[in-house]
Amino acid sequence: PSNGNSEAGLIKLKLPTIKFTQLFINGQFVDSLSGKTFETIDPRTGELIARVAEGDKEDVDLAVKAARHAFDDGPWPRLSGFERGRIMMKFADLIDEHVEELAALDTINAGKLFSSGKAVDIPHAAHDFRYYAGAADKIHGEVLKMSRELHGYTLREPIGVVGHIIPWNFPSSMFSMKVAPSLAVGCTMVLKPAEQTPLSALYYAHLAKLAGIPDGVLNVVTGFGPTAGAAVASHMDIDKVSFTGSTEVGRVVMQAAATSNLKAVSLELGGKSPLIIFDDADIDKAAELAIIGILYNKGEICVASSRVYVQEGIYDELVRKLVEKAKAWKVGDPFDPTVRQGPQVDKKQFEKILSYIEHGKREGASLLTGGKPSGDKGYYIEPTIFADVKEDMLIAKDEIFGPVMSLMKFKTMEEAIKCANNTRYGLAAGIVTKNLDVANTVSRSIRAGTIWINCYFAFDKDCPYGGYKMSGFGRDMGMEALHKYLQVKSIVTPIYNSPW
Ligand code: TXE
Repeated sequence: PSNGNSEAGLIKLKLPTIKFTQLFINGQFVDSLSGKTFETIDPRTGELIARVAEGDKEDVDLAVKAARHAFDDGPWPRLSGFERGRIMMKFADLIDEHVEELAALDTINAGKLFSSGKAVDIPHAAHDFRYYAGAADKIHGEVLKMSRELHGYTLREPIGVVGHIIPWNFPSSMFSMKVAPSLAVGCTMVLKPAEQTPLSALYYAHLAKLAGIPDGVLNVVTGFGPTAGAAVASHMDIDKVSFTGSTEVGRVVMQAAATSNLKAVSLELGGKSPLIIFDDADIDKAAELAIIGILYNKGEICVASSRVYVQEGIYDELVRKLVEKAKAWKVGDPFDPTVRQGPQVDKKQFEKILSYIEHGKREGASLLTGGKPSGDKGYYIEPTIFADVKEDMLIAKDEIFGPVMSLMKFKTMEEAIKCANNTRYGLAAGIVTKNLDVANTVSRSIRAGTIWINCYFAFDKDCPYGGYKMSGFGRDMGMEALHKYLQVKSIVTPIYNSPW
């Protein structure tokens, strides 16, 4: 591994200065009311980056008050969609202008590759704001046919104050994916970033203010899940909570919504996505998809192809190629442009992944490569491949959220479909085949929100994204995401004074 390698000089140059560490409430950076702070850690070294304000219930209360006022009395929901869009375009331009700082913040805070932050995550965040800016003036209801002498139509109105609770694996993409559509429709909001990665969200808040987003519209409360997060989920004055994170906490958030004010809920939760590779596949391409599918973002991606099903005819050859590729996959400092995999986000995730690897070994799966920490500091883990994995092993069932692939062999398409669906999750699936009939049959038979055929991670702004089964409900991305933050009002009036 190249962590702490000879490129250290170059790496140091790119380290960002930490400008924002306070809560962002009503357009101002402020300390938490308790004055408490918490440490935010660099997973490359396990060392402290900065201390960040620790928001709790009373800070969430203040943020909700600001958001409520901005919604009930402020200009944002009352501006024309066009005007909201214009401000969001400015926000997007500012994100582009600060691409290096934002990418570097996500690198030191989450261990993400600087090169892909700069080329993908941050430009895509700007793109999200432009995409939904373009939609802001095209949101409308419809005129209804009505079965009697009545004139009826619907309005699509913003749902109100939104609570966004987001995870740490894509701090920038999660921010833009949630904030952009809710801003476009005219909502105001309180966002709680993950405690592991508070830094870029605060930077985005600063840029939002520069762009002209009015005070109180976007509030960011940094802090922990069971305190600040729970306060968002159970707040009586939040109209909707949009959560991305673990299935376990998704359940808690839904319970809190149910026992408080019955706020609307959408959940994007864990996954255990299958990639099914058929005998007729181009083996090199299939191997590349499978490797990227599990190692991209160090496996910390909810649609990672963590279960790879390979048809028996090409199994041995494919496995050989996978092992070769995994061994050549460079792990090290995420600022180094030649590195493909940085450190896991924190010590807890690092230990969780290693304990799943131990479990896999104990359960009798064959460890083909990897299986250990990489380097002597930071939270790096070797790309790991298990073969002979059985459906009932823990490593085949649980979301590991790390660079750990489980390989399984199958004979028939029917068997592959059955195995692929044998999970409580349903976020995504991949199919590699040249046979159109097989691709069509399998894609319609798998219960998952996204199916990639002969590709993987082929995200697009236009594609709604979300889960079936215990991967949650509600869709981010695409025009579909707007509906999470809208509600429909029916308006009816008699025609010609007719009786109703
Ligand atoms: O998630 P949490 P963790 C999965 C992945 C990972 C596991 C645990 O398998 O290994 O979850 O990660 C906030 N009320 N995913 O523990 O706790 C928390 O502060 C309200 C998949 O980090 O679910 C953070 O902002 N909020 C996933 C957010 O929830 C609470 C991405 C997510 O953290 C809360 C991340 C509470 N009681 C992890 N407790 C994906 N779907 O992409 C915590 N939070």
